[in-house]
Amino acid sequence: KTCILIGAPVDSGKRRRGCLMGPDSYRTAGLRETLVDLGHDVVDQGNLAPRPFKDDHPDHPLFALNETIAWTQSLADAAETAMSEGVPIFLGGDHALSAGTVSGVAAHAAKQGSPQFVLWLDAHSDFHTPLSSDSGNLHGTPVAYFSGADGFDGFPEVAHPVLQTNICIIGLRSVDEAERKALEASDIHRHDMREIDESGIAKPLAAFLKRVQQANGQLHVSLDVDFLDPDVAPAVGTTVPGGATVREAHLVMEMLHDSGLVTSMDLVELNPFLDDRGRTAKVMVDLAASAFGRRIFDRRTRSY
Ligand code: DIR
Ligand code: MN
Ligand code: MN
Ligand code: MN
Repeated sequence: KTCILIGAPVDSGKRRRGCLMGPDSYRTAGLRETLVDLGHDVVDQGNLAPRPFKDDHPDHPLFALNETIAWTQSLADAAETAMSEGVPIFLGGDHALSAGTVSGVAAHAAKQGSPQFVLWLDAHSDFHTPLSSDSGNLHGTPVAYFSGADGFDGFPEVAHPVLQTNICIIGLRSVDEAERKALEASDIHRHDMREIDESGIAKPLAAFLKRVQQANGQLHVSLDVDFLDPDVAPAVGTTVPGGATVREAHLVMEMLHDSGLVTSMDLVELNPFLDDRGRTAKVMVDLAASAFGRRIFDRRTRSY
């Protein structure tokens, strides 16, 4: 299958600017060449733009609402279209972009008659709604949006919400009180860093992949830079100490590749303005390489 690189320079999901440079940072770090070296056909579609939108009011409680809605519209369309052409890899851009990408790929899945699954690799759960968010930053809301929560007035209607039980979040260590309550009342599978420390990262991932495989689902992977520990991935506005190691993250990516289940991916929250000689961009490209087949030695492809 062809890898389709789609630049999504979304910078409206929070106040700190810089994620708009993410797509070009991944290109500079050699993402396309890396995937080509692994034997893939790669098409770089360049960067998307949001639909035209009205200026946002600087004192609206939700930051850059119109701009984020406009991005959601264009990304949902692009994602649905790209799914029939290959495996889209969305180069973010902040995490608000996943409102569009996930709702778009889920629309494609619904037309194929297969269920959509989402693996969310993030320090945060991004399960706020516009009503519960205290920051007003919409990058904290995409999981609620694409799973069909209320409160997203003005956003495109989510015609094919992702079932809570088909969502798995790994890496949690910064969950706001409103999100914690909502998560605990939900069927979302959630794994915090304590669980990873106690039982390892492979266990919850293998259990999730088994469910995806048994349901014959499509799998979208959304990788937030802050899933990783800030020591190895400093270029993100919302660093949280105690994150995944490079080794844990590569294990996740290699298991994803071995599963053969991944149908789309987001690389989000990279802020190149905060990077240190491109090292975070390079780590993210290396992780994408593992997700698309880079290996030290092959393992037998695993069946879950
Ligand atoms: C944060 C968003 N919890 C908020 N979190 C981030 O604004 O409510 N997501 N950075 O990955
Ligand atoms: Mn996030
Ligand atoms: Mn995060
Ligand atoms: Mn918050």
